[in-house]
Amino acid sequence: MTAQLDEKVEPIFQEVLARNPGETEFHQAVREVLESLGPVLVKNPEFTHHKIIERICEPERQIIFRVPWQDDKNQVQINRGFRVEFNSALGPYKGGLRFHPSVYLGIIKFLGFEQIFKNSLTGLPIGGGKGGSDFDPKGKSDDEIMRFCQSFMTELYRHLGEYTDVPAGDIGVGGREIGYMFGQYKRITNRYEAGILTGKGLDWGGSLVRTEATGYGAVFFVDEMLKARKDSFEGKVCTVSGSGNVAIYTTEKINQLGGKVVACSDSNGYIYDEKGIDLELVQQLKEVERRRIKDYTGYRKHAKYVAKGNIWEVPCQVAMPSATQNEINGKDAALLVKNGCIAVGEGANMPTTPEGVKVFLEAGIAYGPGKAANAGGVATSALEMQQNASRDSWDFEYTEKRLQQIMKNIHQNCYETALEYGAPGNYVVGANIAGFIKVANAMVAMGVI
Ligand code: NDP
Ligand code: 2IT
Repeated sequence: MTAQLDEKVEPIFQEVLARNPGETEFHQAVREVLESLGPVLVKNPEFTHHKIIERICEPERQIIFRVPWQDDKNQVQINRGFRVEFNSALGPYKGGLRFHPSVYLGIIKFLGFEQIFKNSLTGLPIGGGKGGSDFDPKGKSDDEIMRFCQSFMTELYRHLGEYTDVPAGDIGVGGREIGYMFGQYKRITNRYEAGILTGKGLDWGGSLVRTEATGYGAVFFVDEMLKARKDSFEGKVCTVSGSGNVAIYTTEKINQLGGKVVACSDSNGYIYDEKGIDLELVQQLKEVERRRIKDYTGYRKHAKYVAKGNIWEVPCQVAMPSATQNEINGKDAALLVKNGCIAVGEGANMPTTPEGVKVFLEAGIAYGPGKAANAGGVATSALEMQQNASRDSWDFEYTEKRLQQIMKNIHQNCYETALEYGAPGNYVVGANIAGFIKVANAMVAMGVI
């Protein structure tokens, strides 16, 4: 663990541990936020009086359900579905759905908890929630994916609504899955309610730039951190973990800003291409053919594949973890810093362990935590909701400008809040405090609910 907790906050954290046994990722996410909040309670005694932190740590509603489906051999399969509706002080619950075999309640709660503050930072009217399943999409046929998504939505639909709860994608959930879930929602309810899901296809209510938004937004955020240090992406060697939605569009935007991405990965290993990752090839392999990243070397002979390798051993100036939680530990962080890394932008949610965060902060590098750096995805989801509500659709250029401005604002808000609380350059403190205060003020205003 990293910093001490304030004496007012420590008993609240102990209560969270006792009430949520075994949910280690949730404990980690809560602790990381609570470490920043001591000075906020000193300035705002009403938050203590109204038990805001205690209430924020308890989800408003948690739904756990059976998801039965039949595979291609007509065998019945059973998965578990989740939707944690964490906080609706600022708007309807908003957050993605993750399909991955590692999913259990503790993962969904860590993601839902972080989502509250991330969504608050966007400045848009969205509350926090998250959902998903322990279903493993890898190796499944298209028909199996469809049957699973239909069964999942057959329970979830009753909890959704444009003013209630609006899911989107996350690991293992992209345009294909959103399509099957939207179709089932429409069929069950007999209503074409575009606003109940985001990340939809462009022909049926989706927004331009949503596919690119998380990666683009993360790069915009890092660009702002670099500018604050009178630096830029120009000529920077970068590494981007993962090779999914966030990694691909992170790489695209880094290239556009003059940087060079030399490595990316999946859960089996990483590839190193000193000439710069060929993004079109990665897109063909991952987005179109759904293959493994090791196949890259079959087309680019000079590139190297390191099976079970650790991508953080590749020297870089900018690292953008874009795969999953706790993928950078203390040792990885120390190696990155030693090899000359000056900026880290988290496209993934909580990719750095507390020990790793400590290393980055002590080294004084530009470190953008996920809840700030990857907020561009959900922010553009909120722009999709705006377009749905007004039955309008905006062009790419305009939507990307809106995204860029939102990321600039988030950066400035975090930067200034960190300064105000005596932690200049510490975006962890800035993001936690700025995200929290807005939610807390809304909760005070709405009374004990
Ligand atoms: P995808 O499913 O598109 O891609 C995930 C990538 O990460 C794949 O390359 C996958 O490899 C790798 N990965 C996933 N789990 C693990 C694991 N346990 N160990 C190693 N590698 C892993 O997901 P996204 O790109 O959408 O999501 C990536 C991260 O970004 C997640 O942390 C997500 O929460 C976060 N995020 C996503 C947003 C979005 O809009 N999609 C918004 C904000 C944050 P493999 O194929 O081998 O599993
Ligand atoms: O972690 C995230 O912010 C997401 N997966 C996107 C959520 C959303 O509702 O667009």
